[in-house]
Amino acid sequence: MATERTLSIIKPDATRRNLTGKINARFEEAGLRIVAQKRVQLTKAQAEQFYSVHKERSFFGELVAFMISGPVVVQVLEGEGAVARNREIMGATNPANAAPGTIRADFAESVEANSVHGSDSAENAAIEIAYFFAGSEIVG
Ligand code: DAT
Ligand code: MG
Repeated sequence: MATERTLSIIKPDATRRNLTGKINARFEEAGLRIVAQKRVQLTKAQAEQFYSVHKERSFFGELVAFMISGPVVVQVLEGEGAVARNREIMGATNPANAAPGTIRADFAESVEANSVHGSDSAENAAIEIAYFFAGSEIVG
């Protein structure tokens, strides 16, 4: 499997509870390298655009409100099969369904406040990384 990059976001429920370091340790222990990282307060427009694929869903308004409810940490993770590897260690969207030992099983508060975002395909990873980072900000 090739070396890949994926976009990760540590969401407001996790930054609020000071879990950034514990979550980053999960990535590093899984062999993913944090090759870019910044803490930002998303605007409503940014959150709406980032999650625009979900704009017709009933939960869209709540999702956007949650994502701007506090700072997030946006980051690029790099490693072998990074997109799928990150989805594995994140766990299922709903923490009630997330496998034991995954980030969401251990830290998420609810299906909405589920602590982390991870790109779901290599194609979307490239789009999401470019949304937040200039090439010069990613140092592998
Ligand atoms: P994921 O974040 O696992 O890729 P997704 O892309 O289907 O999941 O949805 C994006 C986010 O939207 C998800 O992390 C939390 C929120 N969400 C998804 N389904 C939801 C639901 N049924 N109720 C409330 N929020 C939901
Ligand atoms: Mg998704």
